[in-house]
Amino acid sequence: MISPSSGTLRSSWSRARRALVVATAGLLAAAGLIALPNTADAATTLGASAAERGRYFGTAVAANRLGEAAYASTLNTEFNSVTAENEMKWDATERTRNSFTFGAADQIVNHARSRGMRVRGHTLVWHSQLPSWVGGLNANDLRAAMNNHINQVMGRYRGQIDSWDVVNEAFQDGNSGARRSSPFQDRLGNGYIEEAFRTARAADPNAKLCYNDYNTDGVNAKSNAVYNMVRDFRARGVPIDCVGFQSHFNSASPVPSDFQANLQRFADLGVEVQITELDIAGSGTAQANSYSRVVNACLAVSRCTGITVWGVTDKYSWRASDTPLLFDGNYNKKPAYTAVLNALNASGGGGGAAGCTLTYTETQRWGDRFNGQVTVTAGSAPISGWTATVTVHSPQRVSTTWHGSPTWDSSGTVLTMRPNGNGALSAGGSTSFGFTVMANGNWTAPTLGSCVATA
Ligand code: G2I
Repeated sequence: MISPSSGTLRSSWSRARRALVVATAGLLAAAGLIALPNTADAATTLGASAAERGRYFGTAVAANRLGEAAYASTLNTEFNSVTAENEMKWDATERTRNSFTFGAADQIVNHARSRGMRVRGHTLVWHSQLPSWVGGLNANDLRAAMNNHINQVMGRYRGQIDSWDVVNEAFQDGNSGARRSSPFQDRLGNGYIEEAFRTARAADPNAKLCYNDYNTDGVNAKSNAVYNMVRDFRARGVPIDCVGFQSHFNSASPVPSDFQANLQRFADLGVEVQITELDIAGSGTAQANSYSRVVNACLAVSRCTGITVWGVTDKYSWRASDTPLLFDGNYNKKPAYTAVLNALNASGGGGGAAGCTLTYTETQRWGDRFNGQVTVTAGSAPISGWTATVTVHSPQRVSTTWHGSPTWDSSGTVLTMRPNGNGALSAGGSTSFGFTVMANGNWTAPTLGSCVATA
């Protein structure tokens, strides 16, 4: 029960705190130290701010950096999605035919999922980081090896990956719009991409299946070729759910002026678009402005569901000398970071859209079960109600819930929770609901889904 008196206390405290925050921010803004977003109660991390806009904000991570305290704390605080930078690639997972190694990939997946972050899978079929044995196979063998690789790697993480880059970088650079030469292309022909997507759908029906590429960010011959392929797949029912735009930018290849229009034309084919490997060479205001443009383009396209930057800190970037990321080598926030946060927190064209976010904590554990608590926090506007989804992982079962009104999907694993007297939240205000999960041997933390607010 939430008593009226504690509600009053909390809201007057949060009003006082908000007044202090706004006053302090106002002083800093007046001194020119920060740019104020045009909302009163902006979230303060990339992940939370993106979530208020119905999107994720992710980063590529390297398993061998997770032990570095500042790396892990920046990751854990700021991001709500991860991509393995190298650990799920073919040369990492199947260096020798049909002998699979998942240690480093497991580390990343476990790190992310135990903290409620989502995971993008990268990547199954790619000409690079491909062990040489693959190139030595004849067509029949190669087809079998490709499908086996997809089945084994996707099978390992079945139900745990939000989106998979099924095929990566299959088109040539330049104006030809042609396919890139690779063992797959050269031996299996054009049909290999379609075959990979069909195999992937069966291997993990819950994962969104993406085609991912670079230099496809604006309208050009290469992006036209990808567009035509995706349109054809959609028309023929070949399973594809998303297109990834890597978005590696520098002065020779800046954010294109038609970036948003290009995202939109793909979205209009009915697929999600995701910015999957964002990094922008440079520093200071110029770099910050480019980052803002990318974030604003994604926010303007309703099917643009998330942004991933290609690393946590400049010092471990694949092109460190370009200082292309949001945190410098000492994990200080760069102007680019502030620009991204402000763009995410700006209320956008509609102004003041109601939103809410979810956070998860395990509150108690016994030998056979644990209690979970989900906190629902309103965004920059008050809300009158919310709908939150939470997925537990079979064979887990939820035995009881409290402080909410639950409904279940047919599998019994997807909980949709609505308020039970705790729907109305002030801007920035929060409430919680809870549940007991019978682990049945699986101690994976539940995955948080969407939070949909009623204004
Ligand atoms: O090249 C940038 C990205 C382009 N799109 C696909 C991405 O998968 C690709 O990521 C980069 C990683 O960021 C690098 O970390 O892919 C490179 C390889 O194609 C990765 O570099 C490799 C080095 O080449 C290896 O020498 C090294 O052992 O990283 C490996 C692990 O640190």
